[in-house]
Amino acid sequence: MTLALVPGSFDPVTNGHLDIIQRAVELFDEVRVVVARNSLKTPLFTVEERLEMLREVCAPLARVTVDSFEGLLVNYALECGATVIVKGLRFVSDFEYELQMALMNRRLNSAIETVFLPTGAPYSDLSSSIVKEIARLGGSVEGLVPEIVQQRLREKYTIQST
Ligand code: COD
Repeated sequence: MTLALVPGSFDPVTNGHLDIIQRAVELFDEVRVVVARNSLKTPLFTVEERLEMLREVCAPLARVTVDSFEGLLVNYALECGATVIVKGLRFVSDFEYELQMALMNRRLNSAIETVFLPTGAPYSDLSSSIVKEIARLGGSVEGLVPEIVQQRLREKYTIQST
């Protein structure tokens, strides 16, 4: 049985992330989507809020679970028996960063293999940061994120602007 991790900040989960998760399910026996707790980025959503949104959008997907982790991803992989890390690639800049991380993760734990999936064509320009920027400035994020995320973004920015 191969357990694959799909790690990220997911602040918030976008349709680009979801496409990678759905395609990972086709390739591996079990998929676990994992939210990093110790990212240096200042998030808009708390880890618990991000987990809640991920759980809702992943609920229809068989063999997908959602969790969070603290510290090094390779240590979490070792603890739960995962042997694959799945990452999505959009641009050359993604590749440079992700390749460095994949090589370092393999140096830290040689049992871990990173698999890169090219972004789905409709999602190549999509990132959590862009989605937050559009929502913050009052634009529509329909088609870019799942319905629950659209709703949560509306609530966040309504609350923040009052
Ligand atoms: N299409 C395809 N893929 C996409 C898209 C899209 N539109 N949007 C994002 N992705 C991919 C990204 O390329 C990435 O692979 C993944 O989805 C997650 O993206 P984000 O932005 O939510 O998350 P990141 O990039 O901030 O996550 C980085 C991690 C948290 C995974 C990383 O920092 C990590 O593993 N941290 C834990 C500490 C650790 O072990 N560090 C590594 C030491 S070498």
